[in-house]
Amino acid sequence: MQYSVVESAGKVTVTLEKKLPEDVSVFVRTVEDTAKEIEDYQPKFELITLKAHEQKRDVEIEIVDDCQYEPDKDFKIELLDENTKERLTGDDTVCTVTILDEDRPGIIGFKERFMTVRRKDEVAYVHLERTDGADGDISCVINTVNKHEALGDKEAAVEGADFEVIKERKIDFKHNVTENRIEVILPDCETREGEEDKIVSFAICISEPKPDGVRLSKKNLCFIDIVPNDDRSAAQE
Ligand SMILES: [Ca+2]
Ligand SMILES: [Ca+2]
Repeated sequence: MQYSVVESAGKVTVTLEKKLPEDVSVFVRTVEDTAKEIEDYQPKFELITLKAHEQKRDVEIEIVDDCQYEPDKDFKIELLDENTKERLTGDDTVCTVTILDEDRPGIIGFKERFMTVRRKDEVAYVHLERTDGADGDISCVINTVNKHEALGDKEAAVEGADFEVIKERKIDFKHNVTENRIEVILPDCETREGEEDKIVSFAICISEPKPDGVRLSKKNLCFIDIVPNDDRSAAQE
């Protein structure tokens, strides 16, 4: 026998049926499978007596509602002999309850795929967003990139001189948080001859969305152009 319940329902109700005309007592016991006691449901170990006139009895098991995305999980409910506490024989003395997760951890991406900053801005503020759900704590990793494979025919900005490298930085989104701002430092480069009037570029990429169930949006790469200080067409918000 099989029951399913959504995690947010708070409880699952299973029905005991009595086939004999007299009073019958059984122990009802929950047994862990992939679903665990306390974490996923409140365990039960209880002697239940159905009186001679009763044909059925509903038994409730409390289900724990959390905000983390997780796979669907199972536990079992068994009926035991009231004296020996051994499981009663028969297929109908055990059932499986599947707890269906309904949490949506979301999708991480950049708000904008292209940005322009001026050399003198000193900091580039890059915005990440979490869409399609905000349940639970999630994270991703960001890295700066200035390889030609990523930038195409743009001129590569120089690590350390034009921008400060970000390597494997973990970015956390707490439960219900949908936005995150990254600061990329642009060192002052005025001493570098001939660099100030060129546009140079680098990118930031997102990877390693966690935990399972978190996805990356198509906007997982952000290109940043660093333009000369007197380029009036460029301005950062
Ligand atoms: Ca939930
Ligand atoms: Ca959950």
